[in-house]
Amino acid sequence: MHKYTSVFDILDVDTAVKQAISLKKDPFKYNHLGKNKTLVMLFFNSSLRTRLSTEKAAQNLGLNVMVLNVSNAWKLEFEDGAVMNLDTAEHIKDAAQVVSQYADIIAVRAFPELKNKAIDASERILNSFVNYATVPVVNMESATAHPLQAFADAITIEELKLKKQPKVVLTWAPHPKALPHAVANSFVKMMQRLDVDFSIVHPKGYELDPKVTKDTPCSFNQEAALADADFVYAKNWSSYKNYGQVMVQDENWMCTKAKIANAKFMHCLPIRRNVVAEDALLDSQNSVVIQQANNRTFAAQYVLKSILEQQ
Ligand code: AN0
Ligand code: CP
Repeated sequence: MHKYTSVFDILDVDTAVKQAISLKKDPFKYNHLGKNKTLVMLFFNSSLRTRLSTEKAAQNLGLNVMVLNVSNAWKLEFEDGAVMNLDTAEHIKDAAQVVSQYADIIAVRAFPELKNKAIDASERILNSFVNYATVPVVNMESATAHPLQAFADAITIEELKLKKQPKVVLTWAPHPKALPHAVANSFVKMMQRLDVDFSIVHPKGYELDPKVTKDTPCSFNQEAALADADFVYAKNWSSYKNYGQVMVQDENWMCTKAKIANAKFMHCLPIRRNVVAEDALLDSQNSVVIQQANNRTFAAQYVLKSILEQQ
């Protein structure tokens, strides 16, 4: 693997999932692979799971890790040929080449601003690192994608499924803030690649990018969609059509123990309790969100291992 910016950088998902599950059983098997090599993690946004699971994965492989929380303090310029006599202090092409000299792999988290669809779609920060860095780049959630999360989700479904082709439903859930489409996008793309009976349900106005959903069935009736589901994956996202807007916050879309019935309940976390899903569900045996978060380590470890093996 030469980079991991999209779920499509995994060529054979079934094999990758099986290998990640093997890494979970024997996490230190390859602990010399990263010797004398360094992972630099750049966070333009905060993180709990991605930060710690990716660092743990790197440590399991013997990699050194350096973390930089960039936040808004680093005023980067993205325009080629810009006359930088205003706010921006450093051009991304310089920054990416400099970081590449300290790193054997660069991992980047850079959320969308949810203001300008075209800028977010261009993946300005992530793609600038891909273009200008001289080492492989890993996506730790970008404007439109969260492929490490989606890979961990695929691992979790493989571990827990009780039938060959489980029914998996992605349901929109309410949230007080406008959230990105990244988690939903990557989950949809991953499910389209697995042997699952997959559908999406959301209120009208919350259609995801049709270039992502393609021919995946989408409906508006949550109760009907969730019937007989084996896995229910809840996530809030803002409107894609009315880009970045919160159209409704209908609390009737909150996931409850009664709605989920016998299904396994999944969420990427962090979760707003009693808004996205009720306590009675999250604290029940149906919820697999903690196992899901643990699998982030082995998803990241498979990705870092695959990149190191190509170097
Ligand atoms: C982010 C999102 O929805 O994309 C990160 C989730 C992993 N969530 C929040 O900002 C609350
Ligand atoms: N699921 C996830 O990516 O969580 P963090 O934002 O805590 O990294």
